[in-house]
Amino acid sequence: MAIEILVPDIGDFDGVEVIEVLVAVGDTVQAEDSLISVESDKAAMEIPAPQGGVITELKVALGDQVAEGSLIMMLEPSGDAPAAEVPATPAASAPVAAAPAPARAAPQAAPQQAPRRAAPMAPAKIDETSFAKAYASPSVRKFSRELGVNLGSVVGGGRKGRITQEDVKAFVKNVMIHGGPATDGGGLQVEPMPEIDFGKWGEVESKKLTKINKLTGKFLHRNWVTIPHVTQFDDSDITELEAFRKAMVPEYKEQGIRITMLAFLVKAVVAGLKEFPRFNTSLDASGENLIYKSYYNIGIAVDTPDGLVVPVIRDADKKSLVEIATEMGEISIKARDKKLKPADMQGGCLTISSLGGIGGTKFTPIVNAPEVAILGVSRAKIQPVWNGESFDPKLMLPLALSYDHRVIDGADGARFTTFLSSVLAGAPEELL
Ligand code: CAO
Repeated sequence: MAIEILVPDIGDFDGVEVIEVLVAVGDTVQAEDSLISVESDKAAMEIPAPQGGVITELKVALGDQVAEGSLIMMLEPSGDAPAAEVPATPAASAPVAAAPAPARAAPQAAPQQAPRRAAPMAPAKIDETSFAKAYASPSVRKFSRELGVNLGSVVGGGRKGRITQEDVKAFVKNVMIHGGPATDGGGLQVEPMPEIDFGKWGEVESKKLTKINKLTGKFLHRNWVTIPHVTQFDDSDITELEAFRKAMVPEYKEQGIRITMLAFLVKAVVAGLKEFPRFNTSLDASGENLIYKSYYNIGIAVDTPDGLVVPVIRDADKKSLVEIATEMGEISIKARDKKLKPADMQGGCLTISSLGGIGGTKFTPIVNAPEVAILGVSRAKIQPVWNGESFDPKLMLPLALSYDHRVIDGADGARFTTFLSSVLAGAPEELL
């Protein structure tokens, strides 16, 4: 007797489009063969056969919208054992968030009532809400359930943030080495945020987070809870540097190039990385080795209407100040026009996050792992500085260096900012 094949748990998608039907009536398929491809607004994924058999009827066509539980085709089982055990009870009483092979019916056991959902496999404290919302294919969901991994905690490294099997493996490896966020007797255990009806207290409007918001949020959360942060503050006297910069501005403005303070900061940071090579490192995946880099790629945090992105200026040590200023103008435009490619945002050594154009006196940036330090820059202002006899008005630039205390000691943090300050306060021509 033919069984129904239903769309398994594909995550929190209400409707995805069928973009490919990979089998025809009469085809013989093996368990796990791909049957159809569906596409959400993020990426495509394939729906596999729950067991081997012959396709007897197609229930979807190209362009149809399907969701979890949609009937896609009928299959006459070949008699092979289904790929997963199934409950004897029919769909209605099965758990909602299920393993990704719902159509793995056992026709021998319940021929009339092919269960629509299989029981969860080893659901070790999985948060079903965030699991359902995670962006991953059915096979990755199955793999995660087998390992008891909560997909909601995994950062997706695939296209458009999709979680791949490699991401799940890396997550497990990390948990094994460092202790994970959801293990008993160790790691971070926090109460889930309760669901709150904010409308109870007044008018509200719900707006979806952008994809960039969601991705950045996951990375920042991971970095915040896994890296022991220390932030070192300093103020740098940029009176002379600012005068020098302002003198350069008109000439380059005619060529459409903005000579900004940030370009000088990039050069100063490169000098800092050369002086203190430990700031130009990353911990490897085992957490046992430091990788020293001989290249100098500087990330620049750029605020866009869709969220924060960090394009990278490559080989900043080999570029002049004007070249860096030109490139920064270009990447800022690219970022705001959503034209950055993943490669434009990879391979950074240290990130600079400047809020100087906006305001504020200080802030504590979060390290952009796998980098080990990030420089936050706030708005420069004239301050009275004691010269031994009287106060001089000086333009002081607030610097905030957050670093990974596993790699960098406090003394080195202070040495780095002191060095940076002295470079910025020194001869401006040295930074050209
Ligand atoms: N002190 C005083 N004035 C400053 C300054 C500082 N530290 N930094 C910039 N300014 C001035 C500039 O000189 C410019 O003035 P003019 O218009 O008179 O030339 C003005 O502020 C605006 O600068 P800008 O912000 O457009 O340019 P920028 O080169 O300083 O920064 C960029 C470029 C892309 C970094 C910035 O636009 C941006 O996106 N910043 C936000 C980064 C961010 O969100 N970080 C937070 C990450 S942690 O959540």
